[in-house]
Amino acid sequence: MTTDQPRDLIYAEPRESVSSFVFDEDVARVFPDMIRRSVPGYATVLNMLPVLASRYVQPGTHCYDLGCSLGAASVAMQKGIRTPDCRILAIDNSLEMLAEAAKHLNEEVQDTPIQLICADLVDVGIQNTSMVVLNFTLQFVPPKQRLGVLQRIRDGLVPGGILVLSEKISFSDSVQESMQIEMHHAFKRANGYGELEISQKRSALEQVLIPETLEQHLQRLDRAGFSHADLWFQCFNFVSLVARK
Ligand code: GEK
Repeated sequence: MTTDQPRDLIYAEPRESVSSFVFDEDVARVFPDMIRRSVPGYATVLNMLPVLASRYVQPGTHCYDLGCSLGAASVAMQKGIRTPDCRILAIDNSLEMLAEAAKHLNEEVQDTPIQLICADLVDVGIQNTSMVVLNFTLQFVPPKQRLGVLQRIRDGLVPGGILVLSEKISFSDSVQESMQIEMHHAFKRANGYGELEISQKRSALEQVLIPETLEQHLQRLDRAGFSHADLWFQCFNFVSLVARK
């Protein structure tokens, strides 16, 4: 990834009405800055993907990065893979995000190629995989379709394969929910976002990013046929899980 990151000012000016958030060209251009300043622990989660890839990716298998955005998780997996004949399939349904991803990806030939694919992850076939990453993406899939996605991932995993599921979560306890949201907003303020930016972005995401509780995620993983799911990371209302079949 390049270090030259244009600043996210998308919600800096007052808007008469705030429309629903979309992953368009404006978002794609500022995405590295946006996600780094908005998602607590994003860098830590990315930094652990090579560690997980080196441990779990098996020779001759595919790795999937579902909702790949600019491909940061794909590049992280690529760094960690130690086995031959693997391929990373980086999938996103935003052409604008993929066009930007193509600019960011290293053009040098790597042992493990990354293939960018424009598709809805709800429809995409998942086969012969030892590592699937859903890094802050399932939260954008309509809740009714989430179980089907997880079942197809489970069916496509080879024995010993893993799913890394990172999500923004909600809390059933209303006090805990308000405290966690407040801490997330404090994190955004500390990273230079103003009150207007925070509130306009929140409105834009309201019908688009639908968080669920950790218990809902664990129950769904169980229903989808994963035998184990471990919480390995949490920072405020952002978590990451490793699930095995
Ligand atoms: C990272 N994983 O940097 N099918 C395919 N892509 C989708 C779908 C869908 N149904 N819905 C949303 N997306 C990345 C960050 S961002 C998270 C992921 C965020 C895509 C959407 O176009 C966007 O690129 C990505 O999922 C979510 O590790 O912005 O908070």
